[in-house]
Amino acid sequence: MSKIIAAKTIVTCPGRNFVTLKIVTEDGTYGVGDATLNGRELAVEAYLTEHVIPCLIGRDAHTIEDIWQYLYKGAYWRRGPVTMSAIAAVDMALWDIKGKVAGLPLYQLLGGACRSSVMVYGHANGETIDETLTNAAAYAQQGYKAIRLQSGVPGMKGTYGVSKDKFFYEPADSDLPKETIWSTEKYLRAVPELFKAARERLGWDIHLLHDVHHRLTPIEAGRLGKDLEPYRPFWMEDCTPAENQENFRLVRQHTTTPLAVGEVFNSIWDCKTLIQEQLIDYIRATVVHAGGITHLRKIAGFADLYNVRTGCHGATDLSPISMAAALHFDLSIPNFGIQEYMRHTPETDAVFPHAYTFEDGMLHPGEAPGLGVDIDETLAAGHPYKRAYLPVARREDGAMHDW
Ligand code: EZ4
Ligand code: CO
Repeated sequence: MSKIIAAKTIVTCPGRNFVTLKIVTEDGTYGVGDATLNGRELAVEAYLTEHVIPCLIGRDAHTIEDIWQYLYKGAYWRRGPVTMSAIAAVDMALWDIKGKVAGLPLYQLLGGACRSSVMVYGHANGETIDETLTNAAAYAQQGYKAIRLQSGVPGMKGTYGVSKDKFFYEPADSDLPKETIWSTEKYLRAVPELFKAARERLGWDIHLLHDVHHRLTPIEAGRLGKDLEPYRPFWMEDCTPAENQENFRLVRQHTTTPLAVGEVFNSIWDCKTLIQEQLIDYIRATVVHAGGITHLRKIAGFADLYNVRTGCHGATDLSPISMAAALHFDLSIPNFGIQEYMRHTPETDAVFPHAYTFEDGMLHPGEAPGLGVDIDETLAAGHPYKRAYLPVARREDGAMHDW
């Protein structure tokens, strides 16, 4: 028994907003969990403070599964990004505590390492194909084995995935949502040209990825997948919205380009059909938005039955705590595929000192007990919350499009 005696949330903005849950037990051990939901940070903060923390006090921090079931089944109102991010934060913090008490890094509690380290992909982008590929070549130079390519589309002002700062990509960059213009026709012409040029310049010994960001209909996605086949992309990500999982049947009928989806998923129910019917190759659900390590392990176990591998979301809006949790998870599961890795800024890294390290295109979570990440509360207090939103997208006729 290790009784929970206190818990609190910490909201900080070292360049971008993060919400952290800290749980303390009677013997003075504490654990941290990420509760960041980009653009909706304070909703999760209030959910935790008002509705979850009071229910945690007095419980045994070691009963991770029971507390997960209690928060999920007990709330009556199941699933959704706010609830599942809050549950995830509790789950991460409890695994962190268990690891610290055991004196073992989390991956050891999850069954031990299945691999020596975790292959990650970095983000190269640019206004033009040339600029994108110059940035991609720089990633290859740094040892990256896999690179996501996003390039500006001729005739379209501003494209998602193309950032001002080429080193630290941050899409949530305005006080109220910026409006961007989208043209499917222009986009569908541009991407195959990007990949053709990429293979000519970067060769074939590097994995190339692309994120469609839910912008296409299933039949358009099928066409893009087919057009990209000659360039052997590692995956085509979020090619069409997946609220309707059957959408992917149509995509699958038309292309052998591997498909990845799920960064916005909250639970196994969001990907049950996708996995069971083998409509995807990579599931991108994350620790922070899909109910924590406890639930993500269930998704990965289910996916393994159907030859679906993992490719966890790892953008800058997932804090270093989430990144560490993902790395312990990635190291310990048999069907790991790849891990997204967008570097955090030095300000963020300073607030969240961590044990994970990057070397030669691979990340390793380190050997510190638990997650191996801390939060410097004094530094965090120096960066107050600042509202920030992702942009929105409109078609050329003004109608709203998927972001
Ligand atoms: O737009 O994390 O693959 N990564 C992405 C990200 C998402 C943001 C949303 O919060 O698509 O850049
Ligand atoms: Co994405």
